[in-house]
Amino acid sequence: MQAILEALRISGINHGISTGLASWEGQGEELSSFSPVDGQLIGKVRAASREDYDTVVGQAQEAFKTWRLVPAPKRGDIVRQMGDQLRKYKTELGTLVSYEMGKSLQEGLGEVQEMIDICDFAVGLSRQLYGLTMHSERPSHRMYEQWHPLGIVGIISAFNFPVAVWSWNSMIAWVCGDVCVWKPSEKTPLTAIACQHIIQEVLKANDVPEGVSGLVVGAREVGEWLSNDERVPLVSATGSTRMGKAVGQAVGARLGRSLLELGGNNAIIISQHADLPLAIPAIVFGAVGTAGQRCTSTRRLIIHESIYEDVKQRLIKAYGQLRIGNPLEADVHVGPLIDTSAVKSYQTAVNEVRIAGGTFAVEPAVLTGEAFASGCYVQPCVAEVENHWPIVQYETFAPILYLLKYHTIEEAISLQNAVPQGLSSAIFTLNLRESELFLSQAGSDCGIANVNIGTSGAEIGGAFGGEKETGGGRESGSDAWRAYMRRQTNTINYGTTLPLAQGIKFEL
Ligand code: UN1
Repeated sequence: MQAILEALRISGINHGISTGLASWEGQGEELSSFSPVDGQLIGKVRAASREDYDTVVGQAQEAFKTWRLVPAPKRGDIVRQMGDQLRKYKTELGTLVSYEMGKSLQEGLGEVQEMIDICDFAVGLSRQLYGLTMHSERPSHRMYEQWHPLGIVGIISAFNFPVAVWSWNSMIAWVCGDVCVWKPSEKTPLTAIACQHIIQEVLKANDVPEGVSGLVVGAREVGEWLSNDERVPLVSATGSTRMGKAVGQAVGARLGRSLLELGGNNAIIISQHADLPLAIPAIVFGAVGTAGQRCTSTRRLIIHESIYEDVKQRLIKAYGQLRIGNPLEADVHVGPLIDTSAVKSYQTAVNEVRIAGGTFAVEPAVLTGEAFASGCYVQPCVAEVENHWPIVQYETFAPILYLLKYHTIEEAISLQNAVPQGLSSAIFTLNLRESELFLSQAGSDCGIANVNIGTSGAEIGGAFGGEKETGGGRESGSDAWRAYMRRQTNTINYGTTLPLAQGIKFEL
């Protein structure tokens, strides 16, 4: 409890109504944050009005004028200090993530670690925003490209990673010289406010203008304001495919840029050549971690027919060992879903599985009793289904794992690909031919494809995102930074004549 109180203090939530930064203490409706852990009201936040939004965007525009002139390695140094602050507050912030969102404490701490990692990555990146040089076809000419900041980056994040996704975007955007306006999920406003407080000390100590990090708490309309706002050249949105289509269309209509990281329907292929003792914990963590509310959660298991029964029995045994309950307790594997409407979606999906003719190897249930009084706890379940069923084609944000059978590896790969989403995928096999086929251009069509590890829990060093309805965006590591900058090609003539390209003659 001490850790929660400390976490709330950091969030500035002392008397129910938060006080502090003008950028998030809005004039709009009051939002209440209830913990799915125990159903308690944690705090209230006043959402931003349109006027507040315009103030924050105005501040961001002003801040950009100075921030873009700070040398990138100096911006990196400020991000380094933010990483140090996050190290200092890891326990408190991780605890608040766990309490406000419901993921296990281990995963709450892991999420903050992911923020620290991206800070470290961004610090290095701040000296590596490389452009190419080209050889000009014209004598005494030099060509090169350079990368400039874009301006305001709008960040729309989801409840399931209430703080890490913001940091993947903001830390990279900041070293690139951009300024950020963050719309966190209205289901997790307090963790967002806590982040603002944590980095505020660093911004102040370094005389960074406040508008470099704006926060606009609110519901859907804030996302619409960002998407339609020509002052915001890039909107990076993480969430459902439905939300992403709306953002992509609105931003596209004004020819802005969007970076979309949307739903997944991630599968693991379990070959007859799999190391099953390795595979089972990976499957179970992938399916029940964050109570099945990661975009990378394992939703489908495509199992070779010869080991199907064996895998099913092992899963039944493993699911029997799961401890479901208060995620703040150290040995609990599975916490609650985010709210009771998520529980309804779980129940709807379960019903649809039954209507389609599916059966459950591990039965679903909404858990009742004193420990589950918030009404948000469900039993992770395992269903035997067919891939083409509409419910299997759809991403339900809940711990429901679908079992499918295959005969040949080609068939397994085509089942894996036969969904509208394309985020993460994995194969468990010790057979080189199978794993290489899976990774080849004729293999997985996803943005992430793993061998002998599960679908979730990606490291920040790689580019994160996926294809098809996942939206095509790439965030965090590798060269994902390019999305946050504009490329400029420069040609410089240091000679005394004016030769034209393509050999064109033009004489006066
Ligand atoms: C998400 O669910 O939106 O790969 C992000 C993972 C985490 C990030 C998930 N590193 O599971």
